[in-house]
Amino acid sequence: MMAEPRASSIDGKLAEEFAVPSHVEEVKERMTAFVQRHGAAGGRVVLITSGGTKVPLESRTVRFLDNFSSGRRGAVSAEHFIDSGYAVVFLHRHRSLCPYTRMFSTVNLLDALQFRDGGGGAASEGSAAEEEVVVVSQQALPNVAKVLRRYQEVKEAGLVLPIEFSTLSEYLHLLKAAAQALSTIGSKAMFYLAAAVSDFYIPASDMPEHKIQSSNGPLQISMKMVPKILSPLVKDWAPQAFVTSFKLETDPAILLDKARRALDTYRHQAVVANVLDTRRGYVVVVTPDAKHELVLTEQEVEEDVEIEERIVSNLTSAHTHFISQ
Ligand code: 9Z3
Repeated sequence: MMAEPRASSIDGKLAEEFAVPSHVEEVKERMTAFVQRHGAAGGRVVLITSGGTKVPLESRTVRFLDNFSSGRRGAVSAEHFIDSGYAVVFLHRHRSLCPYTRMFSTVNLLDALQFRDGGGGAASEGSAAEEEVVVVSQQALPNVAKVLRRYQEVKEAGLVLPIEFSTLSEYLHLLKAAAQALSTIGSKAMFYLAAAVSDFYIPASDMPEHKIQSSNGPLQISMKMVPKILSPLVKDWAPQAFVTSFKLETDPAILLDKARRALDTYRHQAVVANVLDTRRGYVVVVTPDAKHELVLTEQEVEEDVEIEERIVSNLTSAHTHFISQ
């Protein structure tokens, strides 16, 4: 078994080696108010992390390391958590997919809009441009009315608090702040850590200030291991919460073993294990005493069934059981 990381030393490292974003206290206050409002009404709150992190190579950053994550898993899951009665703190990478708007992320907006009179849009002489009415083509944006209605209901009820990050440092500090905010509602809090977080970084003290010069020849970089943030989260920051982490591999042969090892090491409640190429249609939810394989059939894929609906249903049931204990 892996040696268990010491939570308090990780906390110290976070303060020393990762620049604290200037807005972290303000965001923490907003998160705390959001959690307490829903907590006071007896509701559950899930913190979803989503998208990839950016790891700078220079302090005045020209270049950085990034990864594949689109944020789709987090965005789709947020919608299903809301449908299951949760309020959502959506900690996501700037410009990654967001709940509801994700359905239209590949549409060219200008191709989906038309002037109501079908004309070319040039304001006729004497008519004010603001009188022109632009309408949406339902063909270009399928289901747009239904999605818009749901989006507005959710917004009006204040069920989602979107918070953005870009860099690894922002992610780590905002996650800590979010964990402390969620800890105020004890076991009614859930963590759903679907973001693809870098395992490697360059500490600020080792980073060149200015753009790395190609005239110096081929580049060799040495990166440090990012501290295992799950450790202080489970032990110190939100010890009563239901915590789900994600395990991603490209080799299916090692996936389940790695998921089990993560559970043994951090002693949290669930790991969602997935393989890069098959992640939209197959995942395994691993808990300390069970393993649930969730699979979409070909027909379900054709019918646009989304596997996140099953993941969320599985985890919300486990959370109910966890709260009752
Ligand atoms: C996941 O495994 C997510 O399911 C994906 C979703 C990132 C694959 P998309 O955003 O993809 O819908 O395109 N997230 C966690 C990935 C990760 O980096 N896990 C680490 C690990 O496996 C740390 S917990 O070691």
